[in-house]
Amino acid sequence: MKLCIIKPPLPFGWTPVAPPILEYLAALTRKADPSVEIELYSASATPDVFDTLECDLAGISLLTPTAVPGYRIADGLRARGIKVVVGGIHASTLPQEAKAHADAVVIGEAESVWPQVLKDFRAGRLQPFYRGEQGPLDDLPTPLYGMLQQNHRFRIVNTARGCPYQCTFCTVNRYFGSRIRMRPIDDVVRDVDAIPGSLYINGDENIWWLGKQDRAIELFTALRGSKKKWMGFGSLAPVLSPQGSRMLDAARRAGMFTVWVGWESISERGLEAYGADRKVGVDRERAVRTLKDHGIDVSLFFMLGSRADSLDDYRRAVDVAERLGVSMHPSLVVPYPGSELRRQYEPYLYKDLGWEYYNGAYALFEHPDPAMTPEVRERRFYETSLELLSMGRVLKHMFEIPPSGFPHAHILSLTNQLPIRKGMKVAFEQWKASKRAVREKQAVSGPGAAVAGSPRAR
Ligand code: B12
Ligand code: SF4
Repeated sequence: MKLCIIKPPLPFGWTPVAPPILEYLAALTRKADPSVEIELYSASATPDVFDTLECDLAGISLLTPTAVPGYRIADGLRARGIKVVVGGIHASTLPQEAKAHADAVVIGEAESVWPQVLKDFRAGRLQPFYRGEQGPLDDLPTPLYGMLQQNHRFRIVNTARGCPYQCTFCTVNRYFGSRIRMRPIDDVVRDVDAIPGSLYINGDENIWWLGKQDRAIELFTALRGSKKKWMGFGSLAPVLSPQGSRMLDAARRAGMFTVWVGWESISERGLEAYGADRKVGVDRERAVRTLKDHGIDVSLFFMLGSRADSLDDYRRAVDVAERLGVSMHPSLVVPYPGSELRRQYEPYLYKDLGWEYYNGAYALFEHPDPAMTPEVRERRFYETSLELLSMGRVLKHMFEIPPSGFPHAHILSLTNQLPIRKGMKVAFEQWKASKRAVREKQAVSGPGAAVAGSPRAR
């Protein structure tokens, strides 16, 4: 039996990060049934193989921004008689929608049900839905790192699942549960040792939960032996806790050189509206400076254009980057299905926009400020992104990175930001062209005329 595991193309194309689900689901498969032949496909790198791909069963992982291309791949494979199972956060949130494109849907985490799916497939009795449990994480296999042949530079290691917070824009709490489940530290060290090369990413939603700093220190101390360097996502509140300084020293000595922080909103008002003040609710700027003082570079990720945001927030983002000497990466707000934010924004959603627009570059709902039309929000998003990524700023940032991160933090800051800048410029030009096309069409056919390839004439 041959299984193909597929990650549909990501919204902005190929990334240097190997999609973690591919090599991990491969490991779960090997554990359940070593006789299965496995092939992995990261569709951003191999867009053209799906018309000719041969396998008995395909497993496709779906995030919301990848759902539409994922369904397209699934429909094509099924038309050629290949059975398809889908899973992941989008398929789990909207299982009925996903079922229309698949023979079976795995809702939730795969571990408890994947062996049964494989058995049922072999016996010719796949069930329409399988419901995975949020079980303990003390027996997870090491992903088959290196099995994905495409040239991805980074592998991800996961050390925990679940989140106690409930930021309105996020579904991690609902999907993985509100209790944090930790993996045994020895298992994490084993996985890190198995990663090829000397760099990796900690893919946890948060590497140092508030109240769990002692566990973080224990983990980081154990990871020192690997001699590898890494980056990961971390929240700000634990940084200023009494154990914060000891924890950051342990992280840096364990090889951490950059932390990605969910800054989420430029204004405190926006942060409260997202309910994200619980996780970020400290003196944010002091926390960032503390991270840098401990030799860890900081990248801030934040959202623009929420119904609580103003146009002024776009400009203020640039001030924050300037003041703190960090790189900053905006997206427009996305009300993901299953999130509290989607429930709140339901009356305002632009219902004609499919999931392919849920990639952080489109205005997806009405804004109370009439000046913040979709076009203004989208244009200002591109302009702000490009200003934050201007060559001068990217180069200046080189001198603001803590010297202890040299050379990895410096090289990666350049090699990450320059391609994003290039991609953003191309996307902005395409966006401008689509707006021009709408205007030209409207000039000929009147307002409201739709243009192929353009989302809507708003
Ligand atoms: C690491 C990470 C990344 C990495 C790597 C992503 C990649 N290459 O795949 C990076 C930083 C590149 C990234 C980028 C993005 N990410 Co991201 N990311 C994560 C993060 C923190 C962890 C993912 C991870 O390591 N998973 C480990 C694997 C093993 O777990 P898993 O995929 O969930 O799989 C389990 C189950 O879901 C299930 N399963 C999943 N697929 C399948 C398939 C089958 C067949 C089966 C049976 C089971 C199954 O089984 C697995 C084991 O239980 C998650 C948050 C989270 N906690 O999940 C966000 C998350 C997945 N990201 C998200 C988003 C939106 C993005 C971006 C689109 C953001 C943006 N606007 O740019 C980008 C896309 C990048 C691009 N180039 O287009 C959202 C998705 C929301 C949604 N509803 O779809 C999440 C949930 C974050 C959030 N808080 O909302 N991301
Ligand atoms: S965004 Fe908020 S709710 Fe989502 S994982 Fe991070 S802290 Fe938890």
